[in-house]
Amino acid sequence: MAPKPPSGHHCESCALHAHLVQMGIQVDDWDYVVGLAGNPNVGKSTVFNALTGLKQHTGNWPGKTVVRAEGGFEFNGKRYKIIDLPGTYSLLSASVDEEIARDFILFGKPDCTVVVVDATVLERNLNLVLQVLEITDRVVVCLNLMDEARRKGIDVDHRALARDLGVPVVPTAARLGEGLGLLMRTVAEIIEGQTQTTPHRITGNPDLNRAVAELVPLLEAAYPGLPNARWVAMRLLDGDYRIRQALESGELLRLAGAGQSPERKAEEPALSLEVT
Ligand SMILES: Nc1nc2c(ncn2[C@@H]2O[C@H](COP(=O)(O)OP(=O)(O)OP(=O)(O)O)[C@@H](O)[C@H]2O)c(=O)[nH]1
Ligand SMILES: [Mg+2]
Repeated sequence: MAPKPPSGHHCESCALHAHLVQMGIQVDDWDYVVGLAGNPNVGKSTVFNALTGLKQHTGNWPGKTVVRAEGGFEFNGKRYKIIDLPGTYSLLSASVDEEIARDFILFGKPDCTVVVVDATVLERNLNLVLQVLEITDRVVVCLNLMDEARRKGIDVDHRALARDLGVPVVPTAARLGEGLGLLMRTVAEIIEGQTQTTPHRITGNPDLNRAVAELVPLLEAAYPGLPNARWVAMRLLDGDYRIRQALESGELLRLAGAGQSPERKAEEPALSLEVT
């Protein structure tokens, strides 16, 4: 019997695939997607470059003038696609960059989000980490610039930090290539379920908790498929106008790819958001 011709170009040993990847051309064949978040200037792109080498592709975020860099690499036999998100101090949609990072983490459904933080100014960076932890539990903190911290005599207790945050913290010096192997092992363990996380979440006061508990089922009923209704509820209670607008216009659901049933489409709007 004659051998079957190869179907597609997905095999790693295939010369065409290797060539495309080398040229930085996007080859959409990945096992896992990882988002790289962090404050500006903390070394996200350095981590990204170290992991992806030449296997990069840049373009714009759809409909935005913000540059989007994505790249691929292999680790332990799995293919990873990694997205270098814009540097942001928060995810509260105060700017296009923040919106992009937020939407990607919330709706891009990365298998893991790596939050790169600057070990020399940790407190300033924790705001974003805590916000990411509110959205997803698949998080690894990359405690970068450890060489700078050492030089400045700053000693960060990364184990205590990991305990307090409830997610793994991996010290790195990305410019020197230090710690990146452990970073990827940790990401793989989160994705494959060998490491469980218990992300630190705002517990709030009883009033807030009651309001969130009341609002979540209403949101879930009114917007089936809405991911992370708890986070959306908290943003609404915080008076986040953009989130409210995005919810009411259907933008959030569109981003989530949830799609509405035809009956739901006919009704308008499903839930009044006059939260008092
Ligand atoms: N000493 C030291 N420098 C680093 C390390 N990682 C990154 N840098 C340097 O820090 C600067 C900023 O790094 P980038 O990778 O561009 O940071 P970024 O987070 O992508 O920055 P934005 O995209 O502007 O938000 C560069 O000069 C890097 O060489 C590190 O671990 N140690
Ligand atoms: Mg960068």
